Amino acid sequence: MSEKSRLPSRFLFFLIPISMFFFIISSVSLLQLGNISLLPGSVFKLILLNSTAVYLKSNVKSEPVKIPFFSSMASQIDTKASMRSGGVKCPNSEMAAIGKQKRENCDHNRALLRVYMYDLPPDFHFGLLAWKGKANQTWPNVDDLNHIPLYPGGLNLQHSIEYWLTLDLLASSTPKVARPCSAVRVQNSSQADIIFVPFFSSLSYNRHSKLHGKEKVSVNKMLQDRLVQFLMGQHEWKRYGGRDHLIVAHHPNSMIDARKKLGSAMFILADFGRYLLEIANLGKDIIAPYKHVVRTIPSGKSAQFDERPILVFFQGAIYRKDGGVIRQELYYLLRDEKNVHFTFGTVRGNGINKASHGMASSKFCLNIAGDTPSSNRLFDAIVSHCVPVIISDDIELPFEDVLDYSKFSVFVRASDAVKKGYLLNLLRSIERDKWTMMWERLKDIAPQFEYQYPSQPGDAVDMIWKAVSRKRSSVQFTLNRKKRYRRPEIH
Ligand SMILES: *[C@@H]1O[C@H](CO)[C@@H](O)[C@H](O)[C@H]1NC(C)=O
Ligand SMILES: *[C@@H]1O[C@H](CO)[C@@H](O)[C@H](O)[C@H]1NC(C)=O
Ligand SMILES: *[C@H]1O[C@H](CO)[C@@H](O)[C@H](O)[C@H]1NC(C)=O
Repeated sequence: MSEKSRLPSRFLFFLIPISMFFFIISSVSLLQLGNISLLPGSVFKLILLNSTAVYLKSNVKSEPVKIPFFSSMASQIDTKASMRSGGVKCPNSEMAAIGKQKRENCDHNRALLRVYMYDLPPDFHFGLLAWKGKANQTWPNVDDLNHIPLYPGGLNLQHSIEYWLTLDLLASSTPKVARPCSAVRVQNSSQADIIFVPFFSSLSYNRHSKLHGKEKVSVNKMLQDRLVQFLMGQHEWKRYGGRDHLIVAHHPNSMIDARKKLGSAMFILADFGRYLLEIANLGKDIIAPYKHVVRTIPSGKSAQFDERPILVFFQGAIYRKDGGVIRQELYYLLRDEKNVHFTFGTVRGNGINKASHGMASSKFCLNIAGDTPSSNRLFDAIVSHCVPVIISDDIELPFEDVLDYSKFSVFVRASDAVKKGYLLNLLRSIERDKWTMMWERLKDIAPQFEYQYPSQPGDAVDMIWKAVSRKRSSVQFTLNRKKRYRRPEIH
């Protein structure tokens, strides 16, 4: 955990791409041995550095390399290296230095999405991570991985979407970081397709909802009030009534005070469970994946059908309020069945390790509606290549306009799932060939659910920007249609 990337040497700097390639290959195989277990806090760091190295690497080769392959290597390298070296310099950080030299600037005119980001004071974003810049410094320097403030680990991380998107926009302004060019930050809001509101609303909810001392309002509420006040005063907001604004509110309870006033904006959400239809809906909003909390299984190490002894896996809180009744019903139906792992237990502390191991040893992983339609469990299942069984009638899924979930998931209506024998009969009837096809597909799409810095082509950050771009077109379509019979104003 104390490992810092020193990005030290210019040593590898002049090696040709080919030799680097073999270098990685050999590091991977050297580091292959042993079981890894990560503490949640360290997971974050690992992802940061490792993916960097890998993406930069692929960049050097001027042709994008297939992601599944590389990202699986990334996770191997990163976990093993960090386990082994514990603070000693690791080869991968040097590669990051190499890649940097090769980067081309994103062309603002060709980017899918030009994004204007308000320079909100740090109180709204990195200040919540205890980051302090120099006088009048609004943003951290994102060139140097050592100076990027870390997001708190554990379960906070599952809603860290705000953080990854903001970092990615900042990175788009510096030529030193290689990343995909789907979105670029522009400094002039009239040239922007979308206006990004950099408020870390989930973190604000998670960390600052409680009252301290003599406070009358929580920091979380105060920030939301200030945000509303700020936005209402901006000509960018007034221009289209906020419709071209992008607000991240991934935690279902985030933005709870402000959401009504800002409902015209495009939200990035986990689901619509706690929103009124007129405030959030598929017509204008984006569903983003949770950041998974179990570790990613490298594609090459994923257990096959016969190597997964558990047929069905579920671990989670079993008694939930609201829509969670079905969990109990399923629990009583399944708890005594053979090859079924169905237990209580939140995914905290060592629970994460157990869940990682359990999912990676299971053929099917249940995603049952809890007190919200979505949960991080689906994404944990995906990166464990455990075929998700989705029992949540109201769930909305990320990127579903471009991703056919039926190719790698099983959907079961809640009313069917609670019929005696139904679920297990269904799952037992999915035999090895069919299951293996889904598993192959899972390995292909898992990288689309990875959040990391810098972003890589086709990862979650990149997918979100593309989804925003598509949604923006459809919002524009609706707006234009409304104008059909509007009479020209007479002057
Ligand atoms: C910071 O901003 C204030 C007000 O805009 C200005 O008076 C001050 O000189 C700035 N300080 C620095 C170090 O730029
Ligand atoms: C911003 O862009 C608009 C439209 O392209 C242009 O008219 C305006 O001068 C620009 N503003 C600045 C400060 O560059
Ligand atoms: C992997 O990332 C972790 C995160 O910081 C880092 O500690 C480790 O050195 C990295 N190894 C690789 C990948 O670069």
